[in-house]
Amino acid sequence: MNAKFRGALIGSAVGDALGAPVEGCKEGEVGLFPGGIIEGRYTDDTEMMIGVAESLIDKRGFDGADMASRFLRNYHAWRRYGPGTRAVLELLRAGVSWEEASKRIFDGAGSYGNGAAMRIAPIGLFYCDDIDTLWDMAYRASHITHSHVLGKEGAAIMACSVALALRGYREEMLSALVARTREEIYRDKLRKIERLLDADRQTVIEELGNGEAAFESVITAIYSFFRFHNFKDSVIYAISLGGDTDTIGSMTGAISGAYYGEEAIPQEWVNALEDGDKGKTYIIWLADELYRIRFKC
Ligand code: R7I
Ligand code: MG
Ligand code: MG
Repeated sequence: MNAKFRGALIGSAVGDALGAPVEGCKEGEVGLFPGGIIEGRYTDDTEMMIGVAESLIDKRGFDGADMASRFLRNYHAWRRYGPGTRAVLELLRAGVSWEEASKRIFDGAGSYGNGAAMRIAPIGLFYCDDIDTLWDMAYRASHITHSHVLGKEGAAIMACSVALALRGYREEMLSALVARTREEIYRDKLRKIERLLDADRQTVIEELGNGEAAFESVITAIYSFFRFHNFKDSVIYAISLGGDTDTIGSMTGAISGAYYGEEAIPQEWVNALEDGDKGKTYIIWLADELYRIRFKC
């Protein structure tokens, strides 16, 4: 189980770093691939995931004000944050409360970007044994930056996928997710996964998406996990679809890492991942702490 906690967080960081150099490329342009990690640098996806984990560990559960302050402390603009999240972080820095800030962007609609889902894996680990609480906490952790229901629902589906993968569920995962989600766009796409398992890339992109909206990327990551039976092929496939490659790669890596465990992640990818301040050594420590707190050892 400890190896699966590590697998989820390191898998997520590795997927992010692998996808980052080709973020925004079209499907046919990701031809650089499979070239392995070019720089090994992670982006906003992992920087924010680290903030979620740190806060859960320090507060022994969800604390919105603390998690928001972690996002601010860890923020580096050069890790390429989404414009909505950047605007919310500026509001938070100016003193607006974490309950309020995310409601002020996109003309009051709030963001449905995948920025909440991309960082949510630690919530999936921490609340893995109680799906009702997990769903609720995923919504709250999302709200700090993403107040649109589709942004929150995508993050809850993602957290639930990580928890189910951790517990060894694969065949049962899709029906469990369909039974949980109340948003039709997610239910529709989840129901398409099984019949798309042999589809070509263009069809997958048209049916499931490869964009920055949560509903254009979360189900694509779950699909990438299902299409193969090992970590490496799933993550390479996720990135080969183009579009929001770091984020879809990262979410696929989180689910796959939770399912297969740390040993299943190619060693050369882990070797290339950055390891300075809050690099892979620190991410492994976060995974171990989450595990220790959860299983009281
Ligand atoms: O969700 P977010 O943090 O972005 C994450 C992405 C990932 O790919 C990261 O790797 C990083 O590159 O950025 O940032 P947001 O700006 O909140 O959402 C992402 C995009 O979704 C926005 O820039 C919009 O294009 C779109 N979007 C919306 N468009 C219209 N109305 C999100 N919410 C809305 C909306 O309500
Ligand atoms: Mg990113
Ligand atoms: Mg991205």
